[in-house]
Amino acid sequence: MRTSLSQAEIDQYRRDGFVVLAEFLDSDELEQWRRATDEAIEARLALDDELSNKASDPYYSRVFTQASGLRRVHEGMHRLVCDARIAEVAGRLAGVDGIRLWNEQALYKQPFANPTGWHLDVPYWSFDDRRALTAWIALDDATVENGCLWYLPGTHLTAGFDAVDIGPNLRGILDVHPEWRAIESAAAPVPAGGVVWHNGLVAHAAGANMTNGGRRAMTVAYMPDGVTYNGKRDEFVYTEGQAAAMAVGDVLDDEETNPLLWPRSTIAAIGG
Ligand SMILES: O=C(O)CCC(=O)C(=O)O
Repeated sequence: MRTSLSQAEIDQYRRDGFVVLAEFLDSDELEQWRRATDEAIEARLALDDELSNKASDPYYSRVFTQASGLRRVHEGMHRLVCDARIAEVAGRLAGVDGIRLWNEQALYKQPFANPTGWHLDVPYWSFDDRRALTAWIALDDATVENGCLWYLPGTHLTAGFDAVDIGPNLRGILDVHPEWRAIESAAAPVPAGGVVWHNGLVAHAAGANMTNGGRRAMTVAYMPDGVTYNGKRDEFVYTEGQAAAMAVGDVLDDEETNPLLWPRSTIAAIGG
């Protein structure tokens, strides 16, 4: 795994809101991520009929197959997702000194899948923070043809916390931010084993899959240590019971749900 970051990569991430690290996992690690993701999805399907409550939405279900909470059903996935080395990269890009796990999701664009509409991530989440970020790990080559990510560079600097649906209106976020229509979009193709890091407030989308092959990705989203609950329950992260026990302003520091990954706490380090 390549965990080094050049200053140019950090600068690019901070300026554009995303950076592509083409060589991230080595070939053995890529195989581990692929196997763990496939097995964890199987394990989830054995427990739940549907991977998400949007699986019945006729447009969304054809955008991608979305599977959250995979580390809770697969020990190997738990280890991969909680890798402190990746969290450290997140911390250095974000410029913070503590990183917690927010969520992990497999996003598999099936052959001939719909595009993923332009959106921001943080407005779906249970905290408002400009430094949260996602590692989008390519399990297959992600190309312009099969639905790689696209960005509106720099939009994280002016974004608010307005959520738009990932639905058939691809440009809904541009109705909220008409000034972004002047920005030239940038494609972010990445080979299998590479990662695209993006800020949770940068506008992003993914193209349609125009091919007969799948486009698999595993995403890990991170939040800075110390963020607080904004009152929006993210159903992929918190149960209704958990949310009922939380108040706006509570620090999101439950070690089961949002473990501190970097720096590792003394207790976690002693425990191995
Ligand atoms: O994989 C996709 O199609 C979209 C991914 C995305 O929006 C994200 O990882 O935040």
